[in-house]
Amino acid sequence: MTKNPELAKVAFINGQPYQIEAGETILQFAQRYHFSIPTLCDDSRLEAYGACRVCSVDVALQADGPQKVVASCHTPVAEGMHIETHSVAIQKLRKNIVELVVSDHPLDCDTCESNGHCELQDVAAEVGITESRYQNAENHSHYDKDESHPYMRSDLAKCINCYRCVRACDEIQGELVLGISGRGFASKIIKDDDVSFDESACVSCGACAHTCPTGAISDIFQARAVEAEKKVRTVCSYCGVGCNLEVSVRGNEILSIRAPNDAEVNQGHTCLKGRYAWKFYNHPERLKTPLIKKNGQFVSASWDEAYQLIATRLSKIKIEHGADAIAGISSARCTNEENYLMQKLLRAVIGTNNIDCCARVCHSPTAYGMQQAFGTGAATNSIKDIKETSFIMVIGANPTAAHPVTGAKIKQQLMKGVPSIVIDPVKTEIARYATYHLQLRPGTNLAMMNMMCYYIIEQNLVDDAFITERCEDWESFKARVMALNMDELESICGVDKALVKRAAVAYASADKAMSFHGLGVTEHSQGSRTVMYIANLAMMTGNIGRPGVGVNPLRGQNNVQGAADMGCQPHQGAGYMPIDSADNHAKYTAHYGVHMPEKAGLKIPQMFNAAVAGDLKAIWIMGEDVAQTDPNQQHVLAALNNLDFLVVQEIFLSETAKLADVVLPGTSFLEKSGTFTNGERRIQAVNAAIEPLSGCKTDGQILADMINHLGGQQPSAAPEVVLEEIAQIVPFFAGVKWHELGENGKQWPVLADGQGTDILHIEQFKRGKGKFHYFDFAETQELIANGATFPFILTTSRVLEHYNAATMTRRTNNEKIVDKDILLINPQDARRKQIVSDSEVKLFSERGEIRMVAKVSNKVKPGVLFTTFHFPELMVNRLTGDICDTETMCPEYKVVAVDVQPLSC
Ligand SMILES: Nc1nc2c(c(=O)[nH]1)N[C@H]1C(S)=C(S)[C@@H](COP(=O)(O)OP(=O)(O)OC[C@H]3O[C@@H](n4cnc5c(=O)[nH]c(N)nc54)[C@H](O)[C@@H]3O)O[C@H]1N2
Ligand SMILES: Nc1nc2c(c(=O)[nH]1)N[C@H]1C(S)=C(S)[C@@H](COP(=O)(O)OP(=O)(O)OC[C@H]3O[C@@H](n4cnc5c(=O)[nH]c(N)nc54)[C@H](O)[C@@H]3O)O[C@H]1N2
Ligand code: SF4
Ligand code: SF4
Ligand SMILES: [Mo]
Repeated sequence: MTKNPELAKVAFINGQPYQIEAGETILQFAQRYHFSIPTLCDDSRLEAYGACRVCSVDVALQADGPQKVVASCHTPVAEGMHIETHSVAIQKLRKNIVELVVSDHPLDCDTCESNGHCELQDVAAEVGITESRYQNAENHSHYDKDESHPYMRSDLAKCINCYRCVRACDEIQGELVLGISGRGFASKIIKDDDVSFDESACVSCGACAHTCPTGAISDIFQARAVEAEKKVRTVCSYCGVGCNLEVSVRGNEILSIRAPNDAEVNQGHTCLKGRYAWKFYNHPERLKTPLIKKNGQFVSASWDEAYQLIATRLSKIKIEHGADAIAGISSARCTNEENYLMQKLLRAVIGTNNIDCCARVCHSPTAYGMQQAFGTGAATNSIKDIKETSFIMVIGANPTAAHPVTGAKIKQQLMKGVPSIVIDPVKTEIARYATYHLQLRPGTNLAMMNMMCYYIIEQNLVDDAFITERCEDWESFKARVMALNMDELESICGVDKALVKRAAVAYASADKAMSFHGLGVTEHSQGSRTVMYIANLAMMTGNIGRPGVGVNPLRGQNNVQGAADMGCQPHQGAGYMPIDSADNHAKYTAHYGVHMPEKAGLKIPQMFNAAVAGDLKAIWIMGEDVAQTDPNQQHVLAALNNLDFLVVQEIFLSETAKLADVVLPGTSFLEKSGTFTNGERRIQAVNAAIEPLSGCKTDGQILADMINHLGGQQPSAAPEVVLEEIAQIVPFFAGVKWHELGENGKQWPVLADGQGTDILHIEQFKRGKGKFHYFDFAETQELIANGATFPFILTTSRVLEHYNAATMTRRTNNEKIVDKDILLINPQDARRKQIVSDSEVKLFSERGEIRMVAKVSNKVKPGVLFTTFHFPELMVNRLTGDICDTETMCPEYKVVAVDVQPLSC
């Protein structure tokens, strides 16, 4: 072979040279150049397995050298290799293998018909088999079918032992539910100890059904995909992971949902919510017409009537009490364009900065804390970095339940031995795999963070060069940390200080350490301060501005990042532009043609206080069920009931909508187009799979209509039009264009040339220097005031199967999997209180009491109780209180002083 440097890195496929890439297999190499090599056991997302041998090719190390048959899926391509993909011998070999597989497959298999797709049949056709010569060899038709699961089926007679399902469960989800029992012909896929789906530890992610080539494991909706007239790519509207979905549609009906394998966010994976929990979309209880309350009863109204009434009432309130007597609460479930229009309606048309969104009760401390430390309140890195990092720290987040696709990725790394710290009072699923689980008392994060900083400094593990070059206020911070008493902090947190020291040393010694945090950090009185400490830890160890490091909040709702980016907060306009800056006002006036209000608006808790006091007269709520999800429910109800006028834009008659004067029927994400921004700042296109259900309007259209009704100007709610406007206002959207988003979106900041950004603060921080902040731990007022009377700490959170107010997940078969909120109590406390599993208990706080079912569990330490807030009949938020984060007013859902009693005595 000529040693021409131009040709140095090539291998040959069927005689022609092609450039190779480092680390790829022959199969990947050939597929990259669009050569078709049939496979059965291969799934490009899984480790090569080499079991079926259908992908065999002839390989010679030089042009006329001796040939060898190899499985292309697990043989690395090498420079100068000569590969024959379809020699006569290879074709014969493939045909024989596939013939054997087919002969072991039931003749009456209905997968091709019902699923419309069977990879085995495709491969058989490709290798030229129409009928098997080995027909009626004994097959596995006696295997039982498993129909125990609400969404999945197994019919193992169709199984061809490629083990893709087992490998998907292990390598993608990390659940290890599926296994193989027996050997050779008798081998069979089993769930756990050979139980049915419903008895197994399966988390219903659907990865096994997604990869199964024959429908031996399938999902119940997939059967109808064969009828699809079109497939629409969109983005899941549950959590902030932002999984891409492919929706099969016929007419105005959704048939099934799968995930595209080429999605950068989720690579074909989802959790059970994205893949299966979509039947709410045409549930009979969907709102289909505007409702106006007359004499305490809702009556159906026309859109014109509803718009007219809203315009009249809001104008009257504005004239009589001023624009600041009106407020809006926007929806992190809705698109960027809709959120932008919502704040535009409030600011530019009504004339008030009283606009907020659920970020207030969620990650507002993250946005604030990270802005203080770095200048930007968003994740510094990307989810793909999880694969590159050498250390993972998870603080106050339960990602396998709340961000399941990211959670599975984190879990995979932990299972592979990447060292990790989990800081959580509860033994979460990832805590079980963590190198260090620091099981602190709820509410003591700041004490824990100070201990970690102390030990890192004490052990000389700080990155001096990074600190000197890129940060400020280090010396004063260091001096205050080193003056702390570790014994005191140890007793506050309730975690052995030697363990904390080992964990801190491990974090600081790692080459690349990545941190993830959630509500266990933010929903506390010291939430923002703890966020600043996570930033401190990253800066003092140089873990910023590179791949595989950084501070990465696991943002909650599908578009909570976007709702805040679009200005749905009372002190910063779209693009986080402070509303008290003259420069910003000049820009606004030029754009909107009106002078925008300058006075900072009310945050959600302040809105409720003002409503109770009678100062706030009207609230417009889009897609947030505050009556169920905001803390201290009685106070929220009192506020809503005291308003003169409440407008709720919803898809269901939520607890909040029930209290409204006017209810406007919006649409679900499946019926609208626009963009969502996920937790890694990725702006992705949401494409309507179907038309709005009859009688409904998209939320964007409703807002555009109302802007026009109230004297503003909004020519269109179409995403391309609104995005163009956003790009002019929001600096980090400058280069965002609807038609250029592509399938995988772009991470902001998107520069004018359309280039996105996957890592922030590479050379310098957005604010210039990264800033260290010091704070002392302070006990929450909730425990100071109520701890003696109510001796347990209740922390509230979520489960995988249900989503927040659960208006959507409760209207799907997810309710067959989980049908109530459960209280977890430690065995020691349970004995003392005479509480047994599955019994009803009374749970009560200073604010109120509820009844629920308890379960005795070691997941919580003595003195700590845990539950969720998904079921409105229980109303967990009757118990939570008014204590908030000192900086942002994010409610302290995570520390509630309560007591518990068995109901039987
Ligand atoms: N299945 C499902 N997924 C969801 C949601 C849902 O309702 N259901 N909701 C979405 C939303 S809106 C959000 S914001 C995210 C939230 O997702 P996460 O941020 O993971 O929030 P939680 O699960 O509420 O709480 C996280 C953890 O904080 C721990 N914790 C409590 N107190 C403390 C403390 O003092 N210190 C520390 N270190 N930890 C503490 C809890 O034990 C819990 O394990 O999930 C999103 N995804
Ligand atoms: N005790 C306790 N309470 C909590 C928390 C906790 O950890 N503990 N977590 C808090 C957190 S982090 C959050 S984010 C909040 C979440 O609280 P919410 O935002 O109230 O919860 P969701 O269920 O997401 O509610 C969204 C509402 O929007 C509606 N909706 C969905 N899609 C659309 C749409 O496209 N258009 C319109 N118009 N409506 C739509 C749904 O029907 C639902 O009623 O809950 C908070 N409450
Ligand atoms: S659905 Fe997911 S967890 Fe359940 S068996 Fe399949 S891959 Fe495993
Ligand atoms: S992980 Fe989140 S975004 Fe992905 S499918 Fe589940 S709920 Fe949807
Ligand atoms: Mo949230």
